[in-house]
Amino acid sequence: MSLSPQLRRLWRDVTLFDGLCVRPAPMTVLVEDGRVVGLWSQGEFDEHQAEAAIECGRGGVMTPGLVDCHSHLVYAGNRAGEFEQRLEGVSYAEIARAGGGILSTVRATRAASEEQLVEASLPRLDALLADGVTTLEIKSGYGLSVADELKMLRVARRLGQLRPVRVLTTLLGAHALPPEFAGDSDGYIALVCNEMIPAAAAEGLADAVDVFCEHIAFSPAQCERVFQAAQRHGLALKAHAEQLSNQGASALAARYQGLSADHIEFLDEAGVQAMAAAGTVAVLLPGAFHCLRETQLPPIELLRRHKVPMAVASDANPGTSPICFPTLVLNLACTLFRLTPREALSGMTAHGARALGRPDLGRIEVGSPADLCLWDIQQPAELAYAVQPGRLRQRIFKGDLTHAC
Ligand code: DI6
Ligand code: FE
Repeated sequence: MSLSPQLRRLWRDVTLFDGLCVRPAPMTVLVEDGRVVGLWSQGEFDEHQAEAAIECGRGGVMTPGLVDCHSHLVYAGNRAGEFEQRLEGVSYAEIARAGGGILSTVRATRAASEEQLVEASLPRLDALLADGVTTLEIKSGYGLSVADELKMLRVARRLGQLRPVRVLTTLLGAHALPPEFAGDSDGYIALVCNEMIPAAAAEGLADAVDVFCEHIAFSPAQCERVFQAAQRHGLALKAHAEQLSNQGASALAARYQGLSADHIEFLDEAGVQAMAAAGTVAVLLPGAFHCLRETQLPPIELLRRHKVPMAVASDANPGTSPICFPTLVLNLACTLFRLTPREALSGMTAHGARALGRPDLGRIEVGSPADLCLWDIQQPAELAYAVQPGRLRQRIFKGDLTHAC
């Protein structure tokens, strides 16, 4: 087969983190037609294999492009005022019950046009890209009507067309009860199940469906109805689970073969076992834990013991995690949750990809899609150790160089 020479790219002497492990010796990496086609350690490489390849770099640390598997990136307005209230001692749940919190972002998001939402979201997306993200999940959940949820999902899809990034979308209609359904949460869940999910599925706007199972949001029985509707429409499932209390939502998600249970600070051993048996990924969101000044730690030791894969994500959102800095989130995962730097990095590469049902991403193996980052550091652990923008030397998306310094 003759190959177009400009599509062959070569990196030499990189320290390689492949998504799960750090390779012991410096590696040579060859990319062709958007895929990794060769990985050699020193001595294994034969120069004729570099024929017609563009030399793109030498040295540094190469990782898979970062996979941020949980974000609420699309929204209008901000919640700085609520941040100040919380610092004065008002709790997140109290603010929510008083009609603020998520519902204040719903008001701003409903009032915004698609163009305005794109414009508001692009700087946040660009910040993620500049720190190495190549795959991003974006949830709806600030529309809470059929039209406004679909509007958010269209904006999310549009962001993926405007920038070199893979965007996966998640319908989070069951995020909060909109004011027009006050006192009728079952009525709202019926709207989510009978209209929102079918419309999003029919228009191909959602890759998955999420719920917020919590005392300030929806009950396990209501979330189960949403899962059943999602399954009828062939959509993958995930849950905001056990963030503020133990509702058994992780086990529920596992029972429905959910891709992930996210937050999980209040998860118990039975929930961990259910996740392990179903292959449901634990998504850790240390940014929200940090911003809410939470004290209940997710059960990291139990997750390790039961071999539940742990993903790490930004949860970028205007309320509980206004953080668009993925390597800071790696640092928080280590400092707050005591993950090792390798676990944190796997959490934002290989395991983040699994939480999206895309185990082909977040790895560097022969045959992997060439979504890669080359960092100006000596060893992968530095990504979690130092909080320092500007270390991304190159970002490679589907084999193309998209950021080069
Ligand atoms: N948990 C979260 O951390 C986000 N949603 C959720 O259910 C926060 C959303 C927000 O406060 O705007
Ligand atoms: Fe979230």
